[in-house]
Amino acid sequence: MIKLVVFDLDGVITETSEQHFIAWKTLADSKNIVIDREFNESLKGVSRYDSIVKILKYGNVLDDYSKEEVKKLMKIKNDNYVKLISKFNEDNINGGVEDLFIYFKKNNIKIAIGSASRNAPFLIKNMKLDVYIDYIVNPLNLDGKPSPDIFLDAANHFGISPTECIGIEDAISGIKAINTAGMISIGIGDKKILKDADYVYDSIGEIDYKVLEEMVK
Ligand code: G16
Ligand code: MG
Repeated sequence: MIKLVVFDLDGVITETSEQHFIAWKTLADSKNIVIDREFNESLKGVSRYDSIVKILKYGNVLDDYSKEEVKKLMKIKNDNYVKLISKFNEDNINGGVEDLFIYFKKNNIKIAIGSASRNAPFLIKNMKLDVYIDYIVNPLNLDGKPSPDIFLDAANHFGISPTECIGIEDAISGIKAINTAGMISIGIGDKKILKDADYVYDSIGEIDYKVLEEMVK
């Protein structure tokens, strides 16, 4: 029986990947590193620090930057990203998300956010979704996806066994994290890309309630 559902944020609840891309691209351009949308796919679900390391490696300049300088670049990117998402509100919630939240609440199932983003609490509040959320994982001191830590932290918080949890993700790294955690994985996106997920739907609004019904029994 399912007792907890852990939702990823970007690509599941809302679409911030364009804003992440613009902020990373602006930073990369300033260092003469050319990144495109295809490269951006490899940044989805990846932490801020791991993302900047990937970008600098991609430009073959990682060794040119001290730890302090890397930190400064992370701050520049984040300041720009925060500006880009500052107007996010209820209109930015993906279709079907609130219905799912209401369905899980009705069935006494806890709802947690398992995002790599340190900006998750801000977005959840601005989209007025905090009324549904029982717990937001703080990813700061946890290993990033594909490590299972973010998902396991949510299960541990409630003392619920991972086998009684569902994780919902749009990134390959996130599906890996959910599967390693021992939870049921639901992928949102391309079936070919998310082939390791237990279930995959094109969008969150297309999740099959009949399948959920079997799990919550
Ligand atoms: C999100 C995005 C990633 C981003 C990460 C960290 O992950 O998909 O591109 O790098 O959060 O975000 P921040 O810099 O805001 O802490 P998720 O797990 O919500 O898909
Ligand atoms: Mg995501």
